[in-house]
Formats: sequence, C-alpha cells, structure tokens
Amino acid sequence: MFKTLLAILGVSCLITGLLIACGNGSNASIGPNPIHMNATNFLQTSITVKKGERITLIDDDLSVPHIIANGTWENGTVKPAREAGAPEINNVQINGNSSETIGPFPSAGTFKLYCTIHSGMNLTVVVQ
Ligand SMILES: [Cu+2]
Repeated sequence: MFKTLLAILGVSCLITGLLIACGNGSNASIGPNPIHMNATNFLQTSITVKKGERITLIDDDLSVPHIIANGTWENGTVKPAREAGAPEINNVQINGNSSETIGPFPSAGTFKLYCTIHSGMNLTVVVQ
C-alpha cells in the first residue's frame, strides 16, 4: 500500500515537472515585440520599437496564412515601396497558428508593411 502511494506521488511529480517545462518552452518561442493577426488583419495598426529591434508577427487563425512585404494598401490598391533604412521584407509567409520574426530595423524612421493577400491589411513600424 505504502509503495503504491509512493509510486503515485512519483508519477504526479514527474507530470508536474513536465508541464512546467513545456510552459517555459512555449513562452520562450514567442519572439520580441509581438503583433497578433486574425484571419484578415493585424490586431493593432502600429508598433513602436527601438533601433535594432525585431518584431514578431503571430497568426492566431488556424487556417489562413499571411504574406508580408514592404509597402501599403491605399484605397484597395497595393503600393509596394521600401523606405530608406527599412529591412527588406520580401513576401514573408506566416502560416496559420504560427509566427515569424521580422527585422532587425537598423534605422530610426517610419516603415510600412502590408499583407499581399488581404486588402487594407497594413502595419506601421515606428523605429526610435
Ligand atoms: Cu493577411
């Protein structure tokens, strides 16, 4: 009886330890300056970061991908453009339920990103 109790206690400790380890692992996998996206847009229109930092785009939708590039949507029309000092973001695909880290942004300024799939899906990155 006592041995059985000890065994149960041991297994419980093992499971608890594994859960804690897994929790730490998933937190560490989220990159700097997270920006979430749903199926059709960024959940925030701009983000301010420090010079040299990166941003992390997180696709919270299970099935819809996003493809990110330098430029902006204006009244339903794509205006590809890369500002001086902007990192080249050349059709970076973020699949459903995953994330990609973009950058670094080496220069101060205001940089526009858009999704090539979703009309009006714009993000402004302000680097200070
Ligand atoms: Cu998109």
